[in-house]
Amino acid sequence: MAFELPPLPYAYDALEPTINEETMKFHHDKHHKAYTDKLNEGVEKDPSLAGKTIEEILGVISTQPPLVRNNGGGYWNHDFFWKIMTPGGGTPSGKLAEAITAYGGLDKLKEDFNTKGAGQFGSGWAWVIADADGKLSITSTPNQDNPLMDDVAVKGTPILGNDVWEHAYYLTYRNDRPGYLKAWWDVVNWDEAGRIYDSVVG
Ligand code: MN3
Repeated sequence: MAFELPPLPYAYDALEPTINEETMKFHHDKHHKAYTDKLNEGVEKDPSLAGKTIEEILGVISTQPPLVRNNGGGYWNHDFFWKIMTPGGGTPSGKLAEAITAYGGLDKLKEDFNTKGAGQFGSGWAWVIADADGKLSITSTPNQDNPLMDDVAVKGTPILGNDVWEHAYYLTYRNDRPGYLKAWWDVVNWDEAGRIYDSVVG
Protein backbone atom coordinates (compact mmCIF):
# COMPACT_ATOMS: atom_id res chain seq x y z
CA MET A 1 0.00 0.00 0.00
CA ALA A 2 1.37 3.34 -1.02
CA PHE A 3 1.95 6.28 1.30
CA GLU A 4 -0.46 9.14 0.70
CA LEU A 5 0.04 12.88 0.98
CA PRO A 6 -1.80 13.84 4.17
CA PRO A 7 -4.11 16.85 3.81
CA LEU A 8 -3.20 20.08 5.57
CA PRO A 9 -5.17 20.25 8.84
CA TYR A 10 -6.12 23.91 8.14
CA ALA A 11 -6.49 26.30 5.19
CA TYR A 12 -3.43 27.41 3.21
CA ASP A 13 -3.76 30.95 4.57
CA ALA A 14 -4.52 29.91 8.17
CA LEU A 15 -1.00 30.55 9.47
CA GLU A 16 -0.71 34.07 8.05
CA PRO A 17 1.06 36.36 8.69
CA THR A 18 3.67 33.98 10.17
CA ILE A 19 3.66 31.71 7.10
CA ASN A 20 1.92 33.01 4.00
CA GLU A 21 -0.53 31.21 1.73
CA GLU A 22 1.84 30.93 -1.23
CA THR A 23 4.54 29.32 0.93
CA MET A 24 2.05 26.79 2.30
CA LYS A 25 0.70 25.91 -1.15
CA PHE A 26 4.14 25.23 -2.58
CA HIS A 27 5.41 23.56 0.58
CA HIS A 28 2.50 21.15 0.92
CA ASP A 29 1.32 20.60 -2.65
CA LYS A 30 4.73 20.51 -4.34
CA HIS A 31 7.47 19.70 -1.82
CA HIS A 32 5.58 17.32 0.49
CA LYS A 33 3.92 15.66 -2.50
CA ALA A 34 7.30 15.10 -4.15
CA TYR A 35 8.69 13.47 -0.99
CA THR A 36 5.61 11.25 -0.83
CA ASP A 37 5.82 10.18 -4.47
CA LYS A 38 9.56 9.48 -4.30
CA LEU A 39 9.19 7.55 -1.03
CA ASN A 40 6.70 5.32 -2.81
CA GLU A 41 9.19 4.78 -5.66
CA GLY A 42 11.78 3.72 -3.11
CA VAL A 43 9.43 1.37 -1.28
CA GLU A 44 8.39 -0.28 -4.55
CA LYS A 45 12.03 -1.10 -5.26
CA ASP A 46 12.57 -2.89 -1.94
CA PRO A 47 10.18 -5.75 -1.06
CA SER A 48 11.52 -5.77 2.54
CA LEU A 49 9.77 -2.42 3.10
CA ALA A 50 6.33 -3.65 2.01
CA GLY A 51 3.71 -3.04 4.69
CA LYS A 52 6.08 -1.18 7.01
CA THR A 53 4.96 2.04 8.69
CA ILE A 54 7.02 5.14 8.03
CA GLU A 55 8.32 4.99 11.62
CA GLU A 56 9.46 1.39 11.06
CA ILE A 57 11.26 2.45 7.88
CA LEU A 58 12.99 5.34 9.69
CA GLY A 59 14.08 2.87 12.36
CA VAL A 60 16.10 0.89 9.77
CA ILE A 61 17.11 3.83 7.61
CA SER A 62 20.83 2.98 7.87
CA THR A 63 20.10 0.00 5.58
CA GLN A 64 18.42 2.17 2.95
CA PRO A 65 19.61 4.13 -0.10
CA PRO A 66 19.41 7.96 -0.25
CA LEU A 67 16.11 7.76 -2.17
CA VAL A 68 14.35 6.24 0.84
CA ARG A 69 16.29 8.20 3.47
CA ASN A 70 15.70 11.63 1.95
CA ASN A 71 12.10 11.08 0.93
CA GLY A 72 11.06 8.95 3.91
CA GLY A 73 12.44 11.67 6.16
CA GLY A 74 10.76 14.36 4.09
CA TYR A 75 7.45 12.49 4.20
CA TRP A 76 7.46 12.06 7.99
CA ASN A 77 8.94 15.48 8.81
CA HIS A 78 6.31 17.43 6.89
CA ASP A 79 3.38 15.40 8.20
CA PHE A 80 4.68 16.17 11.71
CA PHE A 81 5.34 19.82 10.85
CA TRP A 82 1.75 20.53 9.71
CA LYS A 83 0.37 18.96 12.89
CA ILE A 84 2.54 20.85 15.34
CA MET A 85 1.43 24.19 13.93
CA THR A 86 -2.00 25.79 14.37
CA PRO A 87 -3.55 29.21 13.76
CA GLY A 88 -3.15 31.39 16.81
CA GLY A 89 -0.57 29.23 18.57
CA GLY A 90 -0.95 29.01 22.35
CA THR A 91 1.10 28.19 25.41
CA PRO A 92 2.47 24.93 26.81
CA SER A 93 0.52 23.24 29.60
CA GLY A 94 0.45 20.07 31.68
CA LYS A 95 3.42 17.71 31.84
CA LEU A 96 5.11 19.38 28.87
CA ALA A 97 5.05 22.73 30.67
CA GLU A 98 6.68 21.05 33.69
CA ALA A 99 9.36 19.53 31.47
CA ILE A 100 10.03 22.94 29.91
CA THR A 101 10.45 24.42 33.40
CA ALA A 102 12.91 21.61 34.20
CA TYR A 103 14.76 22.44 30.97
CA GLY A 104 15.28 26.02 32.13
CA GLY A 105 12.08 27.72 31.02
CA LEU A 106 10.31 28.55 27.77
CA ASP A 107 12.50 31.54 26.94
CA LYS A 108 15.63 29.40 27.19
CA LEU A 109 14.03 26.59 25.16
CA LYS A 110 13.10 29.04 22.39
CA GLU A 111 16.50 30.68 22.44
CA ASP A 112 18.39 27.37 22.25
CA PHE A 113 16.07 26.09 19.50
CA ASN A 114 16.40 29.28 17.44
CA THR A 115 20.18 29.22 17.83
CA LYS A 116 20.30 25.58 16.71
CA GLY A 117 18.03 26.29 13.73
CA ALA A 118 19.97 29.37 12.65
CA GLY A 119 23.26 27.48 13.01
CA GLN A 120 22.23 24.46 10.93
CA PHE A 121 24.45 24.89 7.87
CA GLY A 122 22.45 24.56 4.67
CA SER A 123 19.11 22.76 4.75
CA GLY A 124 17.71 20.86 7.69
CA TRP A 125 15.53 20.88 10.77
CA ALA A 126 15.65 22.08 14.38
CA TRP A 127 14.01 19.84 16.98
CA VAL A 128 12.82 19.70 20.55
CA ILE A 129 13.09 16.03 21.48
CA ALA A 130 12.27 13.99 24.56
CA ASP A 131 14.23 10.99 25.80
CA ALA A 132 12.49 7.94 27.29
CA ASP A 133 12.38 9.62 30.71
CA GLY A 134 10.76 12.75 29.27
CA LYS A 135 13.85 14.93 29.52
CA LEU A 136 13.83 17.59 26.81
CA SER A 137 16.76 18.58 24.62
CA ILE A 138 17.39 20.57 21.46
CA THR A 139 18.99 19.14 18.36
CA SER A 140 19.21 19.71 14.63
CA THR A 141 19.55 17.44 11.61
CA PRO A 142 20.77 18.03 8.06
CA ASN A 143 18.63 17.55 4.94
CA GLN A 144 15.51 15.49 5.78
CA ASP A 145 17.09 13.48 8.57
CA ASN A 146 15.21 13.32 11.87
CA PRO A 147 15.71 12.05 15.44
CA LEU A 148 13.74 8.83 14.72
CA MET A 149 16.40 7.54 12.30
CA ASP A 150 18.50 4.70 13.68
CA ASP A 151 21.83 6.29 12.77
CA VAL A 152 21.43 9.99 13.63
CA ALA A 153 23.81 11.55 16.14
CA VAL A 154 21.07 12.44 18.66
CA LYS A 155 17.98 10.25 18.82
CA GLY A 156 14.72 10.96 20.63
CA THR A 157 11.01 11.52 20.16
CA PRO A 158 10.31 14.78 18.31
CA ILE A 159 8.05 17.10 20.32
CA LEU A 160 8.50 20.15 18.07
CA GLY A 161 10.35 20.63 14.82
CA ASN A 162 10.90 23.52 12.48
CA ASP A 163 11.83 23.27 8.82
CA VAL A 164 14.81 25.55 8.10
CA TRP A 165 15.04 24.76 4.39
CA GLU A 166 14.84 27.98 2.41
CA HIS A 167 11.59 26.78 0.78
CA ALA A 168 9.95 27.06 4.22
CA TYR A 169 10.50 30.79 4.60
CA TYR A 170 12.18 32.46 1.62
CA LEU A 171 9.04 33.91 -0.04
CA THR A 172 8.33 35.99 3.08
CA TYR A 173 11.53 36.22 5.09
CA ARG A 174 14.07 36.06 2.22
CA ASN A 175 17.45 35.32 3.81
CA ASP A 176 16.31 36.15 7.36
CA ARG A 177 16.21 32.64 8.83
CA PRO A 178 16.56 33.96 12.42
CA GLY A 179 13.51 36.20 11.86
CA TYR A 180 11.50 33.23 10.62
CA LEU A 181 12.59 31.09 13.58
CA LYS A 182 11.56 33.82 16.02
CA ALA A 183 8.16 34.39 14.37
CA TRP A 184 7.39 30.68 14.09
CA TRP A 185 6.62 30.34 17.81
CA ASP A 186 3.39 32.30 17.17
CA VAL A 187 1.91 29.27 15.37
CA VAL A 188 3.16 26.40 17.55
CA ASN A 189 0.42 23.90 18.37
CA TRP A 190 1.20 23.39 22.06
CA ASP A 191 -1.84 21.17 22.56
CA GLU A 192 -0.53 18.69 19.99
CA ALA A 193 3.03 18.94 21.33
CA GLY A 194 1.62 18.21 24.79
CA ARG A 195 -0.25 15.13 23.50
CA ILE A 196 2.95 13.80 21.93
CA TYR A 197 4.87 14.47 25.13
CA ASP A 198 2.23 12.70 27.23
CA SER A 199 2.56 9.66 24.96
CA VAL A 200 6.29 9.54 25.76
CA VAL A 201 5.99 9.79 29.55
CA GLY A 202 2.79 7.75 29.75
MN1 MN3 B 1 10.08 21.57 3.81
